[in-house]
Amino acid sequence: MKFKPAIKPYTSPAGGWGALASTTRYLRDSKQVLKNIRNLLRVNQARGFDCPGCAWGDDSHSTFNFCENGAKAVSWEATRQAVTPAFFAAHSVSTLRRQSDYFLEYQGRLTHPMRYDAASDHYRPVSWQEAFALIAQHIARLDNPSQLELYTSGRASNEAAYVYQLFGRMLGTSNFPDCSNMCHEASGIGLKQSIGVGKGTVRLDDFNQADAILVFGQNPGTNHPRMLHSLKQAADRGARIVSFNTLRERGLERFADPQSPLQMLTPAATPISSAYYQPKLGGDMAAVRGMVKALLETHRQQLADGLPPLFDMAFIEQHTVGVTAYLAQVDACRWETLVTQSGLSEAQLREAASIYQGAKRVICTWAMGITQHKHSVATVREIANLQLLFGQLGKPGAGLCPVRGHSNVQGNRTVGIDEKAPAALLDSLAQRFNFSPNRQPGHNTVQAIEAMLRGEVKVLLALGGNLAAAAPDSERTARALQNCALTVQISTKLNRSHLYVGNDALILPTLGRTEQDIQAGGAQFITVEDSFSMVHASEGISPPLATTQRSETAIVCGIADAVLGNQRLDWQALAADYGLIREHIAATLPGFDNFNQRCEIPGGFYLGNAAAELRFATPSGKAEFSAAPLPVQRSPAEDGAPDAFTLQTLRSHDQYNTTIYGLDDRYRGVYGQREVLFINPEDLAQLGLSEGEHVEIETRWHDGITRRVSGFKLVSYAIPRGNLAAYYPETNPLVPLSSFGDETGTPTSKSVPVVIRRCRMLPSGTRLL
Ligand SMILES: Nc1nc2c(c(=O)[nH]1)N[C@H]1C(S)=C(S)[C@@H](COP(=O)(O)OP(=O)(O)OC[C@H]3O[C@@H](n4cnc5c(=O)[nH]c(N)nc54)[C@H](O)[C@@H]3O)O[C@H]1N2
Ligand SMILES: Nc1nc2c(c(=O)[nH]1)N[C@H]1C(S)=C(S)[C@@H](COP(=O)(O)OP(=O)(O)OC[C@H]3O[C@@H](n4cnc5c(=O)[nH]c(N)nc54)[C@H](O)[C@@H]3O)O[C@H]1N2
Ligand SMILES: [Mo]
Repeated sequence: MKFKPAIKPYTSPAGGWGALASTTRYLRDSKQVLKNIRNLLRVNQARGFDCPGCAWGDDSHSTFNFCENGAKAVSWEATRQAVTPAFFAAHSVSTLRRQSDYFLEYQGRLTHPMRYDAASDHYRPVSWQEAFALIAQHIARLDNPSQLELYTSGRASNEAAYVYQLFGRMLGTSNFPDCSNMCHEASGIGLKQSIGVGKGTVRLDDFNQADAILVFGQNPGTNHPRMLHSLKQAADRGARIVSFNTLRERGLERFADPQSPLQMLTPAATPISSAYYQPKLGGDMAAVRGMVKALLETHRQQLADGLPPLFDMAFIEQHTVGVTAYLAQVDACRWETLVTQSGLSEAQLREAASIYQGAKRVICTWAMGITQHKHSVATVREIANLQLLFGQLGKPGAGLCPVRGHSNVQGNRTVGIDEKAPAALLDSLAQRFNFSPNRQPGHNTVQAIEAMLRGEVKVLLALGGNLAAAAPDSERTARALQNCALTVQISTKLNRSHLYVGNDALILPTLGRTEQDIQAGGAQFITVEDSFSMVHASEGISPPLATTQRSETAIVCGIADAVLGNQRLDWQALAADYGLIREHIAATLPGFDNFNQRCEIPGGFYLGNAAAELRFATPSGKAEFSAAPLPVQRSPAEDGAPDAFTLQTLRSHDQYNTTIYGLDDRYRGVYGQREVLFINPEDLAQLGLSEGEHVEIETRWHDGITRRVSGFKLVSYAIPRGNLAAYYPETNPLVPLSSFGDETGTPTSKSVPVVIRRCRMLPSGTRLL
């Protein structure tokens, strides 16, 4: 593709012809147009594959269940371009390191197992058997099993993830860092504390019944486009949609459904949000508390006037604990503080409160704008507090809805990818497989990288993902990977993690969701779980690009067989028939009874959610209000940096995490470039800078390490003063490894303290296209 840099404000609704034109372009570019159209017709259908895009649920009444960005994900995977042994012979690892992330993935699908040869600095082909033997040799040399890390990215199937964690636990490690540690960890931890289950309580159909939907820190137009259909339908029938987002996001403003002929032929775009608030980065906890303060005032006034209470007193009494301490905290927060911290006026907070008050059934959704801060657990719990005051649990059209990222990240956790696994899971594994799992908590992603930096980790296995580019503090993360004796990446496409190699390194090429998976036991399907706890089957339909590729499940079983042998478990039999793995899952995990039979149900089956049925697995047995104080936020001036900004790192419209599909961010008006920095026009003027100038961005952190990126073009944008935004992964060098969320260990990717300075445009040395 060719890219011409431009900044052109986008004036159309989200979706619409722009989405259709873009879908067509990506299909054409995959050079597999017919195959991919056939692919798209099978996305998220009863017989077909689960979209490898996001974790939004499937609407069983729709003929099409894909979106523009799902189409990109599918056609990106199903490309005919291949990264063969000849490619690796032609490019050394150090030359590839100088290429952009876009260039690397654009080369196509990995086809052969490859082993790094340090002497020549090239990857060379190896047989699968040699690759498995090499892993076994390295693992046999470990002094203890905690020198092993097993990273997982959330695309892995339930079957692959289950055998992967079982293999690791049988070896004696509990080091299961995963992408979720960098993502929705705060949702899991916060919800577990508040309502006893770390998952959302709503189901897709609840969106059809809500009177109000509050969307916090989330950009569905780009990251969960199918959610726009639910929001649009809700808006069409008069539900109020209230957005809290530091940026003006087009998808939250107006949407034309590209799958509705009427909307495509008339200019009838649906306005989405009836109210749009732009809190400061990290200001949502104060914003929600401000709403509660206003609601509490009304509640007291109603009681004083002899009117019925505003809060759901019966629900609070019967199902919750801690309301008094919480309301005392609310009383203790002054409006002045709430306004300063949230960045919203008292009038705005009161307005939001009155919309909330006017709705009987309310859903709150959220994503990374809430979970990637220091006080994310407290913020998630504050949202839960609000919902508990009004009894917004256990009834249709209401509840709590963290919108997950990777298509099976929720399922991975369910089937045991968990560095702090619940005792119940370990007990049932111990019983069924007759071994004693390690009960010490293992490493999360940040702890794993720190352990690698200290030289404590010898072997890193990665089931998908791109740790080198996705993790914070890029330079240190790269060094961490290079510190290992062996790094193994099970991947579909070439990425940066293949280029920061340990002494030994392997690339193991795997099949994707869209591809047929034929094993000794015949054609196999896998299962996944969406954000609404629906588990369903997914079966690829295209023939694989190369016979040398293997499925993730087969690769994991191959490794386990080479390392552990088949005395305790016949791994090869599991690889031959995934139904056997599902039998183990059914026997060891709650909610999976008759798993194999229930995979036949079109649309899948619901795992259930106790909190949605008002059963709370908390220490008190009730939903628990959290009385956390607001975060202590020092002003930049107090920290001796009056010129400091807070930077959020986020996704453009043309990327899937570290996979860069193209260089446009259509809805934000950015074309042909990614190294841009969104800034408030008044901040620009105050700094004496103008739009289009280039700056360097430097982190202010207390560890004496210089973290800087340069050559970022300033773009004037509707963003609160003092806040900045730029794309990840380019800005990951700025995120300190030691800056993470309380209790979560999640890098604070949405609140990086930085300063900016004018710089000359640098030749794009390391980011050639
Ligand atoms: N096409 C596509 N789909 C994806 C992904 C992708 O990269 N591409 N990634 C997948 C994954 S793994 C995930 S986790 C999800 C991510 O989905 P999102 O959470 O939507 O992803 P981000 O781009 O990080 O966007 C964060 C949004 O929150 C806002 N925000 C940031 N900080 C704050 C804050 O402090 N307060 C408020 N109120 N708003 C804030 C930002 O302005 C932005 O709109 O998407 C999934 N789906
Ligand atoms: N600064 C900053 N950093 C962030 C974030 C942020 O908002 N800001 N977001 C964080 C979040 S929410 C997440 S989830 C992480 C994402 O972290 P990861 O999940 O580690 O990263 P991805 O970019 O999704 O991984 C892409 C790679 O996965 C491989 N792949 C794709 N499909 C498959 C498959 O089917 N099987 C296998 N085995 N491999 C496959 C391909 O080789 C591809 O190169 O990044 C986090 N990092
Ligand atoms: Mo994520």
